[in-house]
Amino acid sequence: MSAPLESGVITAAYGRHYLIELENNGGLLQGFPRGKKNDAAVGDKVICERRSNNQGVILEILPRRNLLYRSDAFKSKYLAANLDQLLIVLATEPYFSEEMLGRALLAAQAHELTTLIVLNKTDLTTMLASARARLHLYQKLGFEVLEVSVHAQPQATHEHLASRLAGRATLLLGQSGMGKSSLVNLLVPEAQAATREISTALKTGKHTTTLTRLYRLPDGGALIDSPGFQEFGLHHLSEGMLERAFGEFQPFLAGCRFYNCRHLHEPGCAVLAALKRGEIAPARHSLYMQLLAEKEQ
Ligand SMILES: Nc1nc2c(ncn2[C@@H]2O[C@H](COP(=O)(O)OP(=O)(O)OP(=O)(O)O)[C@@H](O)[C@H]2O)c(=O)[nH]1
Ligand SMILES: [Mg+2]
Ligand SMILES: [Zn+2]
Repeated sequence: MSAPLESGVITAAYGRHYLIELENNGGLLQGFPRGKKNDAAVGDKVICERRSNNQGVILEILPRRNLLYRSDAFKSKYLAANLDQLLIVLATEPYFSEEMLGRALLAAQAHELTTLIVLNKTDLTTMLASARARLHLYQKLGFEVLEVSVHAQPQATHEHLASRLAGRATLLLGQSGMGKSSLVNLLVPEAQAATREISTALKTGKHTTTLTRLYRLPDGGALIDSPGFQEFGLHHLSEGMLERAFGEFQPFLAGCRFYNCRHLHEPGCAVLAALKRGEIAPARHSLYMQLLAEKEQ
């Protein structure tokens, strides 16, 4: 006789191993994909069959609302599924990459996810002014930037974020060392997410997050911690999707002379004209060109 089927949510993914939180407080199960395929992501709802006390086989992944991932020409890396919003975590130090920020924003835009940018470590004031200046562009583009300090102002940080996160599934995304896990520890009392304390003696980062992990928030909803990324390929976005994901290009698209204009060097291109007039930021158009070039490689 076969075991009864159970449903749950993937709360951690590491290679071919998954952690499944079963419905109705059914506890945790170590899950394995059936066969060779392992295409489940954190946040996925799954049907599994228990094979022992703490192990089960994933039989089915239920239809997703969305799946956020990054990709290059060779492989895709799933970030998380069934999200309501993206919280991009930046810090005054270490220096954050605007290119990575731009790419994460495009991924979110392509999936129509709400995005909130958090600038953490405002207690480190040396780089604060320059971080603010670099974020000005994104505020002008309509993205909300929240300034916080998990260390110096834990209560205010908690207040600012708790209401925005309650009842929603939020993925924390950002480069290593920005404070994603520190935020998780602040917002999810029982999380004990490994935070990186850099050992200056050895110059090695300890406790950097290595797997994506979903935590339940006290007021409902979920917070997903993910490893810091160094690359963010968007190979899977078509040229049309890319063009639409740059929100500030939209008012000009209808003005291009050619209906299939790629806004690279075409005559009569309204996007290039706007760039020349300073109405589109050079950094944004460069990112657009770079993404098209990456797709052609
Ligand atoms: N000064 C200061 N340091 C902070 C603040 N928040 C976090 N940190 C420190 O920043 C370092 C990195 O924090 P983590 O939370 O591990 O960063 P992370 O984004 O999870 O990094 P990865 O897991 O490697 O992706 C740790 O040493 C934290 O103690 C803050 O508000 N101010
Ligand atoms: Mg971390
Ligand atoms: Zn054009």
